[in-house]
Amino acid sequence: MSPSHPQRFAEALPSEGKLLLCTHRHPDPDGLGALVGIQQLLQDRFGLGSDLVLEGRIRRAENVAMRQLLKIHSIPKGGVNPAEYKGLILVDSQPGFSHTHPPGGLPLLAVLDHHEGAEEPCSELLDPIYSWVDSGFGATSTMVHHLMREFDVIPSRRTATALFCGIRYDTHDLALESTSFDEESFFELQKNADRKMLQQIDSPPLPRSYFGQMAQAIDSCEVYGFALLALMGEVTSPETVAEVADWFVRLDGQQWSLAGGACDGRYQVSLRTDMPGADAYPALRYILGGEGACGGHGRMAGGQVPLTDLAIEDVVEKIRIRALKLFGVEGVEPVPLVAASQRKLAKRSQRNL
Ligand SMILES: [Mn+2]
Repeated sequence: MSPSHPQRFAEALPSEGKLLLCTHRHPDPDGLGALVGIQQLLQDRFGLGSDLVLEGRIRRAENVAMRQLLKIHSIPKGGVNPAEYKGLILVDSQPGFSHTHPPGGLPLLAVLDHHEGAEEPCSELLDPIYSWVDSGFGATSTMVHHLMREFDVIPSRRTATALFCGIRYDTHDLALESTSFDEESFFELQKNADRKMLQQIDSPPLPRSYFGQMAQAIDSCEVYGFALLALMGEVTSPETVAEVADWFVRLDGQQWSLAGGACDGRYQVSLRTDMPGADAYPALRYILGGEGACGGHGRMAGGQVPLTDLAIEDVVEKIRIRALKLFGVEGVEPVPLVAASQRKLAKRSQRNL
């Protein structure tokens, strides 16, 4: 961290008043952890209050548990009165990203993010006063923890738990895409995190709909040797799609796992790879064929195609054709994941005759 960072962050803040804090749509543990950390830093070091605006829904059971147990309260985006706030801080995302739409009418004071830069340049209105974007960190929660340390603010038990959740989620417990910064923060925060709460966040109760969703995923799964597709219809949340892709790539012998599902007017897709040296992001960009938006790096990528003018079946078919071409398995007869799905696949191939 450059020595000028704390100073520049401090200079971007107002001397009094309240701020609005945001992250990307459908916030994940890293976004939530970073928000909780920034909120404590602003209060303890600068005497500034803040409100959170969380866009999109949080439905993955682990993330719902994190939000409930840590009492992460937010206000609805539609209820924001810009006159009540001095400005906006954005974490774990950037203004040019397609999954990020902070409330308008407020100056963007600071951006903290560990993703590669936005492809689209920021509009002038959304140019932040202070920007710290560094892909040398595995999680934005690590960046926030570093900033807190620079200002001698010790994370409370709640903040330590939130930041720890963020780092472990984005780095898979330091196993993937983590750096020495993440490692240092991980172990320091772990000492002070609420372990009982962490256990409850790890194994939350699951609604029956969760198992129904997984049954749908298994039914729709087509295995093409080392690659599989689970292109579903309507799903309960975009997080489901990511979870299915993560789950299925664990099938013995799989190198590529592509999951998709329609939710909130978009067809969401997640790609995972276990192939050494493979990069999921360019692969997914090819599969989407220039439609919609996608991001990611290393072994995971995610994206979405708007369903405004297109039927789900048409989007799925286009994705299937391009994916099979990319994996080089065109003409290969798919095998269902479990035998019960055999009838479904047989019906589909009969229809295609
Ligand atoms: Mn992150």
